[in-house]
Amino acid sequence: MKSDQRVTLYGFPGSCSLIIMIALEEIIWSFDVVIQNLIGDEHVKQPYPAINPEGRVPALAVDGNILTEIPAILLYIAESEPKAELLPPLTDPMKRAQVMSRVSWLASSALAACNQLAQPGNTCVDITLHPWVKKSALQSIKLDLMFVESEISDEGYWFGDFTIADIFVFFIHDFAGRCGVDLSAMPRLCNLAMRIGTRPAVIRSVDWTIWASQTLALTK
Ligand SMILES: N[C@@H](CCC(=O)N[C@@H](CS)C(=O)NCC(=O)O)C(=O)O
Repeated sequence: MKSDQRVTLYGFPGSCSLIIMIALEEIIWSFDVVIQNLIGDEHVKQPYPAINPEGRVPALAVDGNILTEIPAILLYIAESEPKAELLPPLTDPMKRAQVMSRVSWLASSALAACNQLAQPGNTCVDITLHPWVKKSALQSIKLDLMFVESEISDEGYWFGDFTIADIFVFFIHDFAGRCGVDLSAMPRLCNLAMRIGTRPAVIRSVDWTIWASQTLALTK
């Protein structure tokens, strides 16, 4: 990190901006957090749409340059500090692409389902259908996590060494647990999430989430 670099994370405690916070903590960058209160619809009111016209968190600003979409932000963070080894090295392009494949898949499948669960109105204007949207989203998250369970082992991380794919799946696992997805048939995934949860960068990020949720009393 350049000493005069200014990094700002736009996020919301409990949301997927946690993924980016953990990645920033892993590479030990200092950054400011600007909270967009999703409950108060702050993310769809100016000035935030000028930062992310999609009205979604997270967004990352680095010296005035804005990045949105989690896979792109994670790639930027991992490539900015290669010594942190959040991706396999450039000398192993296949494994590197395999990690990115899982990151892209989690973003387009499981994270999209988390969003449907939290904001069913984004998918369907007819509120009478929202229970169905939520049920289908829960099922989709569970199927995705079952697939992850089939790919991981009892030790180490998803791809052996720790990568951005682990950070992503840590969030999805946590979100699924909070939404009542039955994770009992996924012991390897639960153990992986526990191992990830002991990393100092993860502990700092989770502690911030708890502090922000309690201190700021985020309500409408
Ligand atoms: N495709 C986006 C999805 C991000 C996303 O789903 N963000 C959620 C929070 S976890 C959000 O901002 N929801 C507010 C809304 O949809 O109104 C990305 O990869 O960054």
